[in-house]
Order: sequence, then C-alpha cells, then structure tokens
Amino acid sequence: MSDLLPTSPLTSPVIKTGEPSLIQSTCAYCGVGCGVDIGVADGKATSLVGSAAHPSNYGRLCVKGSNLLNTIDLTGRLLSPEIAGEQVSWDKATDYVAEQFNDIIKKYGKDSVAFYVSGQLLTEDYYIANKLMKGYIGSGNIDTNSRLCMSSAVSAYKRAFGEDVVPCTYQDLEETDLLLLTGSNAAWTHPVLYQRIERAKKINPAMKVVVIDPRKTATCELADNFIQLKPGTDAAFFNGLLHFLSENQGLDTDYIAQHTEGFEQALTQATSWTVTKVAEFCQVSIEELTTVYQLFCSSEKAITFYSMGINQSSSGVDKCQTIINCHLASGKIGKAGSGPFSITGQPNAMGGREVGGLANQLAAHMDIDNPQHQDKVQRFWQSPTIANKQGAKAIDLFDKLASGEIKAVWIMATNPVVSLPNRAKITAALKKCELVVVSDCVEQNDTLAFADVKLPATPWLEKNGTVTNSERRISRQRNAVLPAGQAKHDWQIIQDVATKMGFSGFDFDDVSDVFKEHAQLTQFENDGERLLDLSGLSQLTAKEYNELAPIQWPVNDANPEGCARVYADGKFNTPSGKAKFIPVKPQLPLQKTSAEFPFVLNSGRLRDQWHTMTRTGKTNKLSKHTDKPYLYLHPTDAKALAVQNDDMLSITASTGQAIAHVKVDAKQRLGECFMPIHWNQNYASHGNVSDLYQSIVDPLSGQAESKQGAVALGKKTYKQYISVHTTSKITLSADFWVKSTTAYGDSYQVALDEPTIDALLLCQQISGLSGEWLTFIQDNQSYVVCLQAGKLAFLGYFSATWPEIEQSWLEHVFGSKTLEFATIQSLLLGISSDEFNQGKQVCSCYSVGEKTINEAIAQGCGSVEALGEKLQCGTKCGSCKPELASLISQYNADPIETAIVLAED
Ligand SMILES: Nc1nc2c(c(=O)[nH]1)N[C@H]1C(S)=C(S)[C@@H](COP(=O)(O)OP(=O)(O)OC[C@H]3O[C@@H](n4cnc5c(=O)[nH]c(N)nc54)[C@H](O)[C@@H]3O)O[C@H]1N2
Ligand SMILES: Nc1nc2c(c(=O)[nH]1)N[C@H]1C(S)=C(S)[C@@H](COP(=O)(O)OP(=O)(O)OC[C@H]3O[C@@H](n4cnc5c(=O)[nH]c(N)nc54)[C@H](O)[C@@H]3O)O[C@H]1N2
Ligand code: SF4
Ligand SMILES: [Mo]
Repeated sequence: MSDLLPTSPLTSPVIKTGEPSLIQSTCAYCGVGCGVDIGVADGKATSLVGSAAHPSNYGRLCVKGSNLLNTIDLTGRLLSPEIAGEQVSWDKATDYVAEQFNDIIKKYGKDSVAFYVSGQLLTEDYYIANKLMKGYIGSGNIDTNSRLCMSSAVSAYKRAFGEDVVPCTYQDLEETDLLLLTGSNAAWTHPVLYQRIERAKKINPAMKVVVIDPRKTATCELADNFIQLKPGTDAAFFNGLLHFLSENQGLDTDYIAQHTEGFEQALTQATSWTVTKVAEFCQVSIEELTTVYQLFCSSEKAITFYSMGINQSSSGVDKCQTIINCHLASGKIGKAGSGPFSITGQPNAMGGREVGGLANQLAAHMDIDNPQHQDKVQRFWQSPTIANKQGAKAIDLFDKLASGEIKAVWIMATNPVVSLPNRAKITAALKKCELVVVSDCVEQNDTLAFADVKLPATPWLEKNGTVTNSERRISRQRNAVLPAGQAKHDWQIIQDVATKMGFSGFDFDDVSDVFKEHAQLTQFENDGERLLDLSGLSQLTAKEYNELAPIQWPVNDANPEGCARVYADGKFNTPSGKAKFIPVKPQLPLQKTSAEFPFVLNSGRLRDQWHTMTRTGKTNKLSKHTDKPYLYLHPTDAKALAVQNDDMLSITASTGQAIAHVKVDAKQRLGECFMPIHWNQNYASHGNVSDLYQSIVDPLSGQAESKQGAVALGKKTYKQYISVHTTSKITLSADFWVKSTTAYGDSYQVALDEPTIDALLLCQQISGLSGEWLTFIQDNQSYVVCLQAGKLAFLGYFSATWPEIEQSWLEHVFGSKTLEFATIQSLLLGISSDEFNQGKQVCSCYSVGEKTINEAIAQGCGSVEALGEKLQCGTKCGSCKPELASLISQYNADPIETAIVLAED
C-alpha cells in the first residue's frame, strides 16, 4: 500500500555533514503546520523558506516562521543533564529518574506519579510517554498543556460526533460563502491561514467574513461585519442563531431527520433566545445581530472558525456545542466550504489527541473508561497493566502535587509556572513536590527554577518525527542538524527511563518504529469503529517514513492517499451513527467583576511572540513589534484612572499582582482590558498574566477560564525610572524591570521606589564592565556611558519620568565602530537623533516603522499594495498587512489626527 503514498521530493533522511542539502520540515510553531525548506551546509542550517509544495502554506510563512533560524543559536540552551544543579552523565540522570519513580510508585502506588506534557512534543514523543504512563505504570496521570488550549473543543466534538474529529479542511476556508471567526485573532495567531482567507475573499468578493470578539483585533481588517460582544456570551449568540434558523426557514430538516438526534431538546433550550434577548445579553445591536444571523441563514455554505475565545472558558464545551448545533441544524457540515472548524494552537496538539495524551483518553481515540478499549490497548501493547480510569487533568494534577497526593512529576516541553492560572498556587505545588523532573531545551525558565532534575531535549531543527496540523494533516518535522551538546530526543529520553524502570515494551531502534507502532494501534481491531485509522501508514519502512509527504487521516484501504473530507455521508461515530445535538443553557464567566475587582481581564497573543518567549524572545527581529507587556485599556477608562500611554498600572486580582505599561486603545470595550500571555520572570519582574487568573475550569473538559479574569487597576508611580542598554549580561535587582532583546544586546526598563544616589556606581556594579566610564548629571537626570575600545558598551539613563530615547538611533550608535565626539556628547546629554526615528516597528521583515508608513500614506499611498511598492513593507511574510490596512483606515478616518501624531513624533 505504501507505494501509493505521495513522497516528498525534498528530503534528506541522513544528516550528511559537509554536503549542502535541502531538507523539508514543518514550522515549529502554530497548528497551521506550514512546510519549510531548510538549506543545510557544513552541518548548519543556512537558509529557510516556505515549501512551495506544502498544502498548508504553498510557500508562505508568517513572521515567526520566517525568523526560525534567528532563534536557534546555542545561547541559553540546556546541553547536559543535571541533578540538583550539578551536571551528570545521561546514565546517572536516567538511573536516578527511573529509581525515584519506581521507589515512589512502590511506596505510594501508581497514582502518586504524573507526567505533564505538551502539544509541542512530536507524535512519537507523545506516544511513548502515554504508553509508559497508561500501559506500564498503569495510571491515567498524564496530561498536557493542550488542556489549556483545545480540550473543550475535543470534548464537544466527542459528544456531538462520537469521536474527536475535526470535520473541515483548509480548502473549505477558500470555498465557503461565509466565514464566522469567533474567539480567534487569526491575523496574528494563524497568519498563513488568514492570508489564505484574504486571498479567497479577493478572488470571490461575494464571500463574507464576520469577526466575533470583545476586542477589535487585527483580524477585523477582513471583516464585513464585526460583533463586539460582551465577553463570555458566545453560547447565547449561537443559541440565538439556532432559534433564528428555525424561525426563518434556515433549517435543513432532511439532514436533521436522517443524520442527527436530539434536535428538539436543543431547539427548546434555544427558543427563549430571541434576537432581542441575545442583543441585550451580548450587548450588541439588534441590527448587527440580525444581519449576521441572516447571512448564516441565507448562505449555502458557512464555516465557524473558533479558537481560544471559545475554548478557554468555564463553559467552553457548551460554547463549542452551540456552534456545532447550528451547523448540524442547517446541514452546513460534511460538505465543501462548511463546518464547525476548531483551530488548534500548537504545532502538534492534534498528534497528542491521536495518541491519547490527555488524562481522560486512552490511545488511538479509544476511551479510558471503556473496559473493551482497555483490553484492546493492553493486548496490543502486551503491557503488564492498563490505566482503567481517568487521571488528573492539568489543574487537578497541580492541586494533587500541592496536597501531596502526587509526589513526582515529569514536565516535558511546557512551562506551567507561566501558562497555568494562579501562578502562586503552581509554584507552591512544585515546591511541595518531592521530585520535579523537567525536560526542556533551555537552561532557564520559570519552571526549570523548580526542577530537581533537568534533562536536555533536542529542539526543532534537531528533532525528528511527525506532527498533525489543524486539518488532520500529518507532516514530517525532520532533523536538519545533529543534536547540540548532549541533548537527546524526547522519545529517547522516555525510552531510556522506561527501560531502566524495568519495562520491556520500549526497544525502538528508530523513530519510524515508534510511528509505525502508533499507526498499527489505530488499525488494531478498528473495523470502522474509529475514523482515526492510519493502517495505510502502518507498514512504512524507515525510508518511506523519512520520505513521507504531508497526508490527511484517515489513511486506509478506502483512502490510500489520505482523506480531506470526512462525514460527507452523514454517518458519525456515535452508537446510532447519528450526530448529537446538545441543549445548552448559556453561562456567564465564573470569575466575576466586583467593586473590589471592577475590570474584566482578557489575555492572549501578540503577533511576533510565541508563548513564554523561550524561542521568539531571543531575537530582536521579533522583539521590536512589541517590546514590553502593555495593558491595553479603553481611553475613557484610562482617563478615569488618570493614566496615559506608557504610564504604569498595577493590576491586582484575588490571586496576585502584575505591573505593566499602559497602552490606550479604543479597540477595547469599556471596563475591559487585555494583557499578553508572553512575559515571565526571564523577561519581566511583574509581567506574568497567570498571576491574575483563578484556576476555574470547565466541568467537562477541565479547560481553564483564561480569558475572563477580574482585576483592579491603579496608577503606579516610582521615584526613579531607568533605561539601560547593554552589550553584556547584567545582574539586576529592582522594584520593576522589563527586558527586551535588541540588535546590540539587551535593553531594560527599570523603575525604583528609592532613587539611586550614585548612578555611575550602580551601572558599574550591574554590568561588571571595565572600560571608559563617563557620566553627566543635570537636574534629576543622570546619563552614564561606558566605552570599550571606542565602541559603546553600556548606556544608562536615570530620570524622574521614563527617559525618552530613540531605539533605532541607539542601534546605529551601538553598531558604530568608533564614536565621534559629538555623538558621545549627545549620548551624555540624552539627546537622541530623530533622524533614525521610524516609530514602532510594523513590518518585522523589512524593519519598517509606523512613522515611515504614516508619512507614505500621507503622501498618497492609499493601499497595502502601494505601501509595499514604496517601502517593501508587507511584501515578504505578509503578517503586518492587517496593521498596514488599519493605518490606512485610521488615516482615512482622521487625516488630521494622523498629521498631529506625525508632527509630535
Ligand atoms: N503569534 C502567536 N501565534 C500563536 C501563538 C502564540 O503564542 N503567538 N500560540 C498558538 C496557540 S498554542 C494557540 S492556542 C493559538 C490561539 O489563537 P487565538 O485563539 O486566535 O488567540 P488568543 O489571542 O489567545 O485569543 C483569541 C481571541 O479571543 C478573544 N476573546 C476573549 N474572550 C472572548 C469571548 O468571550 N468571546 C469571543 N468570541 N472572543 C473572546 C480575545 O480578545 C482574542 O482576540 O495561537 C497559536 N498561534
Ligand atoms: N491567561 C492565559 N493563559 C494561557 C493562555 C491564554 O490565552 N491566557 N493560553 C494557554 C495555551 S492555549 C497554551 S498552548 C499554553 C502554552 O504555554 P506553555 O506550553 O507553557 O508555553 P511554551 O513557552 O510553549 O513552553 C514550552 C516549553 O518547552 C520548551 N520546548 C520547546 N521545544 C521543546 C521540545 O521539543 N522538547 C522539550 N522537552 N522542550 C521543548 C520550551 O523551551 C519551553 O520552555 O498557555 C496557556 N496559558
Ligand atoms: S502560520 Fe506561521 S507560525 Fe504558524 S506554522 Fe505557518 S509559519 Fe509557522
Ligand atoms: Mo494553545
């Protein structure tokens, strides 16, 4: 069968040092799963472009993907195993972990240990971790950061279809009449898909796009209609749509009768949701609602594209269910251009779902609490035992660490101290836990600070295996270079520990053997029970595996070349073969605002950063778009709090506190604010949003309510503000600081409650640099400069307000081989040259700033294309195109305001 499989033209299974080659792999970041072609020479990656042939991206890459090679240098890498901070051999480290796990299990039982893994593991890593925990240790205690990401979507698909199957494909996005994007900022988070949508809309101007979000995001640039709803009210919106369909001939009664069950109950529950009631509940106008409902009703085809604004909720499963209900009721599913499309975030969230990496799954889409499935999986594995009940889901898992019920945890490829809600609770749990093992690629992050054992894993570019993207497409992530230092592949590390624990099912010689076993398990006694069937890949040779081209599952006799469209026949995986409607009573968020905590706190992603910044934070290319964790706030709220742009706010919740600069932003709703998820203690003293969320979860999925917190805001002032720019690492202790990677080294914003008396001494102490130190003091300001061999090495500006300094000028000055006397004088007087001032960076590929763009718009560039022609911005990866369009609309709306801003700059 495997000779029917398409093979990839650009592969190099064996790394040959010295010989230039081209290796096709998959991007390390989001669930779009773009193909990349990596040029390799002398054992190093030398070039990277989007793979023209890859069906996810057809050659395109977003700004994160195109900067992959800027994040792979070895600085900050964890390169050897450590126990209690001491470097040890692999043998010693894996002996220790195996022994400790065995001892703890012997003393306290199998449920006293746990793994907390990640959608950033490859399928093979994930498979083997799950096999060890569920088939050999015999506990369900393996959960993953995907719990925080798409577990609500998984539960809803499973309830409705009987199996966790995404019923759409990317091409549907291009073939649809109507695209509802809800709870998704795809322009920033799934940029290549967004570009595909943009192109489809250009080709078919009749296609409509609707965005539903409490914030007016970059994604709205494509929207024909925007519903700026009250946070947490989506279930009411979709119940209202179901009711509207039934009142306006929008139902597909044949489809409902033949292929579904439970419609009447769902409709009864939705019936009270009239347009008037929904408008009031969601705080949107009746006209806007009716227009969108009418669009859905009259469109032959429609897709609802949903992500974290839906899933990360205490009623996330129900919200997904109301979306699925509308598609089933209108028959907009199982056909081109239609369906409820949950978009996954991480590169391999889907692979994790396939191998059963969540605590409430078994493996290969089999159920953990089904005795027949337990028996099947155990017989296939020939394992000594099998988990027969659900394990602890992420939040519970950390609660059990805190209570002492779980005594050992192995964390792989995730940074829970930053990403789980209620940071104080997570750190307390890790402190309490007897044994914390962490496999990571970096030597330092907020979670590694609690590790008893650190295990160095190979990162993207060094690791080798498969990932599955949001449309069920399996792609190879190929290793292009050899592992650095002593780093090992995650699957090998788990294999070594499992073998040392005394288990025999882990003697894989090659990663392809792991994949093959996984594929065989999907086939094992399947008989059409589960759509996840990789039987067509179950006999791959190592060579065929190496050459495997991207392919969508199922892959079996009926679909030897994979399958794009599922459920076309209306047959689902429930016992009756019919899809289920689920009646839903809309619930509001459980974290409620109060007099004490009056603001709703929303959180999410920025365009150029990835999660906890362990990779994207390393390059100045991706740090310039936004260099600090702003709190975005409506102008009226900013006025009431007496704050302006760049003032400081303390953000207090019942769980903790954060401090951030203010960004006044009319795109927020009144009384609501937004903070990015990325900053953590490696980059900021008080920038971690997880301090501000309670760990409240959806009762079915266990997914945390990470979008609607309740906080109090208060203006925060300091006695002294310092801007530090340095070519060397510094050691700093300050009341507030935030760090950003620059072209010359690091820049810091520092604030102190008590002003420094001796600015020069402080700079010398924190930098440890020797060189020619110069200082100038005037009024309350101090300027400190250090030159080394005539070159600028360090700069510190001290002031009673934030010192203003032009970053692009600094880059120029730090890059200069010798500094003229006049420049040194300017540095010491704190007068930066405006000549280089471009404003905030918008286009990261060509380093084009907002000021330059606004000037070009004022000179007549009236379209994104015209800007591209003049300035090149937006012409490479295209990630900034929505922002370019937004600047043009802002200018068109208010050219005078733009002119004033330009003049002030
Ligand atoms: N640049 C970048 N891209 C990424 C990532 C990254 O870190 N950086 N991470 C990847 C991962 S793992 C994920 S999960 C995805 C996430 O992708 P998205 O879900 O698109 O990203 P978020 O910014 O978390 O949230 C999406 C939107 O939900 C909105 N929202 C909040 N509350 C509500 C609500 O009640 N209703 C509705 N309708 N909307 C609401 C927010 O305002 C936000 O605009 O991104 C992936 N892509
Ligand atoms: N408030 C709030 N909280 C959120 C969210 C939100 O929107 N709001 N979003 C949630 C979502 S959707 C997600 S996905 C999570 C993400 O949160 P995390 O998963 O905690 O974030 P990452 O920074 O991706 O952590 C990955 C870690 O694995 C390491 N790593 C990278 N590659 C490998 C590898 O191949 N092997 C090993 N062993 N290690 C590797 C990295 O260095 C890094 O330390 O955050 C969640 N938390
Ligand atoms: S959209 Fe960007 S981050 Fe996502 S896979 Fe493609 S290149 Fe990578
Ligand atoms: Mo995610």
